[in-house]
Formats: sequence, C-alpha cells, structure tokens
Amino acid sequence: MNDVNDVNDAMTIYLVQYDSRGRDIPELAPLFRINQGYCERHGYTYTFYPTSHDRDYPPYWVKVKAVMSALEEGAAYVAWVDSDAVVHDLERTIESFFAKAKGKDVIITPDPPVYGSPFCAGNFLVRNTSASRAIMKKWWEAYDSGAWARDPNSGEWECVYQSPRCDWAGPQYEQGAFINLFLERKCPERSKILIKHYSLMNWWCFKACRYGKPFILHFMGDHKQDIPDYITHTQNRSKIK
Ligand SMILES: [Mn+2]
Repeated sequence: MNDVNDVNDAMTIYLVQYDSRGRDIPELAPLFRINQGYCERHGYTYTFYPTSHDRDYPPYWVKVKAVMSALEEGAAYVAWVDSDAVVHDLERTIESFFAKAKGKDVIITPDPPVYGSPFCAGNFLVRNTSASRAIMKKWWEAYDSGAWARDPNSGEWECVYQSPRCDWAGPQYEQGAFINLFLERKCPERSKILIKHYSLMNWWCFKACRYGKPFILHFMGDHKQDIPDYITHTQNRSKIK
C-alpha cells in the first residue's frame, strides 16, 4: 500500500464512528446525522462500525480496530469521531489539517485541562501511511484480552485486574495504552504524531469560545447534557443562513 501525499479525486476519506448500543440512540442520533451530512457535503465515506464487534473486545478498543479497517480498505484519511462528538466546523476538511502538517500522520489533542490526560482518544485524525498503519498496529497489540471479561447476560465489559491496573482510561484502555506507547517514552513513532490544542477537537464549547471555532465538539462526561442545547443552536444557525 502506498503512502498518501496529496489529495486527489481518487482518494477516499472516511469518518468513522461506533457505539456499542448502535445508531438508534435518541440523544446521539442528531449528532450522527450532522456527521453524516458533513461527509455528504465533502464526498467522504461515513462509516458506523458494526456493533457485532462488541462481542469480541471491549467498546473502548473497537475504535482502534475500526480505524485500522478503514485504513485497510484504502482510506487516504480517517477521522475517528466518538459517538458523543460532532463535526462543528462543517466547512473545514479532514485533509486540510495534514496539508499544514507535513510529515505528520496522526493528529491528536490532549483532554481539556479539567480532565488532564495528554491524549484524548475521543477524536483524532489519521493519514494512511506505512508509519500510521504501524502506529495503529502497535496500539492494537497493546490490547490485553486477559484484562477484560464480558458479562454474557448484560453484554457489559469489565476490566478484571486489581486496582490501579484497571483505572479508567489507564493502560488497559485504548487511551492510556496510546499514552504509554507513544507519549510517555521515546519512540520512533512519536515524530509522526502531531499534538494540537484541545479546543480543535476535544472540547464542548460552541458559544463564545476562547480559542476560535472548534472543528469537532466532544460532549464528554457531564457535557452530554449540553447536546439538546447544541442541536437547537445549530438549527437556529442554519435558519439564519
Ligand atoms: Mn466521548
């Protein structure tokens, strides 16, 4: 497979989402529709990864697999967008971020300071190169199937190691594993990863934001309660236009 250097019409750009509950989630469905509309506007492929994968590994790790399969299918660029996230700046393209970041194959941001993680796995962008495919592969290989058990009745996944090894977003989770592999130690992959400001794609601010217009909004944690307000806000905004 060749590396991607410049965008041309033959390229395919994917926006990939997943939620173990599927697409019919009343409070999130409006966000899925906006993301799908964003893809239609730019000729991107919108993918909602099949929930059947949740039987094989925990939902936190499904995103790594989902992005890997988009790359394997030949996507030139992939945007991973959490199910509680939405593309807010509909004019901006995924590929434009890489045009400004020569030699970078993965674009990430940290959490907003209140959460404090150096990497937020909620939303990130990947350019399809041998380096990014190697990063995804290494990330996936950090998944420890022995750490996780699925309750056959509820379908819920639980990390079974003793505390603190199972701490939320720690090394057993995809977010902590990425930090461990690529941010906390010197590694050749690190030079391919660009870290942008959290307000670019892992923040929830959509009114009077300090850092300009976010590309993607992430209604993480308690900010899920802001989603109805956001939907009203975007509907009013499109009426004005
Ligand atoms: Mn999220």
